Amino acid sequence: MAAPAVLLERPADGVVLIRINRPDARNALNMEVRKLIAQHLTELGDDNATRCIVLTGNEKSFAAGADIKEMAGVGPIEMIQRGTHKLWRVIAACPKPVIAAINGFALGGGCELAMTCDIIIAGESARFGQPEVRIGIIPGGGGTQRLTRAVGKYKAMKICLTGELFSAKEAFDMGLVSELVPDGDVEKRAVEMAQQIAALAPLAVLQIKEVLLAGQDASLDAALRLETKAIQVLFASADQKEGMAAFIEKRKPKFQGK
Ligand code: CO8
Repeated sequence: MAAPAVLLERPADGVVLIRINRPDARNALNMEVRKLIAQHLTELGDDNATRCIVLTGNEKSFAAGADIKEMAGVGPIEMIQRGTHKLWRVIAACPKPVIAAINGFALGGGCELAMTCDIIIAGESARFGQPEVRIGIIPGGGGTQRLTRAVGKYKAMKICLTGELFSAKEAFDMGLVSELVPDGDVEKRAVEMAQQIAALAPLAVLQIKEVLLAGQDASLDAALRLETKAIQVLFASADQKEGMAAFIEKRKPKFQGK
């Protein structure tokens, strides 16, 4: 039997690793992969034991974009019926922090998938790009919008209009990559960071992700109010009492997500 196109691993307590597994197609995102990622993120989002998620590919490719062979012959009605836009929304809506661990290619829908994640760790030889314009389409998984918010109009325009690939170092310098590491360390570093986040106060972690993302699309005043409400609510949590007591008593806190 063929291996599933997406694998789930549990490398550490509270950490789940989702691995895209289509090595022969440079991890191109066919419908099966997109549905499985959406399904896993929905389930893990509801799973109390999962505190942080790592999304990765293999050493050659995170994901080389949407599967061109699967979409080359379709028309607009079939595109609507496939509902891939809904899957992107499900992926982006995961309430738990998701770390993209990138080796090799993160192109087109692969770069867009990385941009739905919250932290991006890339190997030094990783290659990024939005090459859709070279095959007669545009970035359709959020690329024109998330990329612009991440790196600004002038970098985003250049990337989308030329379709040229760019290096992990360039991605890091323009703020698209959170941490640049040697190729062989990408997954290890991502899991280590996920473990670090998994050990922190779970309700605070969820609030940080929610407020930070919701605030990006709001006015500064509305976003600051969101932040204020979130911090006020956390004073009702056992973890706030425990975290502060542990600091004062000079011990490690024991967080319960309550
Ligand atoms: N789709 C399908 N198959 C692919 C893809 C892809 N995106 N990328 C690679 N493959 C396949 C190749 O066809 C090849 O298959 P085969 O062995 O059967 O010929 C195999 O993977 C290996 O590829 P290469 O031989 O080309 O490997 P290289 O290492 O020489 O090159 C590259 C790797 C640079 C990644 C190259 O394959 C490439 O340029 N791929 C296409 C990249 C691209 O254009 N991506 C954008 C796709 S469009 C997109 O993502 C739009 C998203 C919109 C989503 C929202 C819809 C609503």
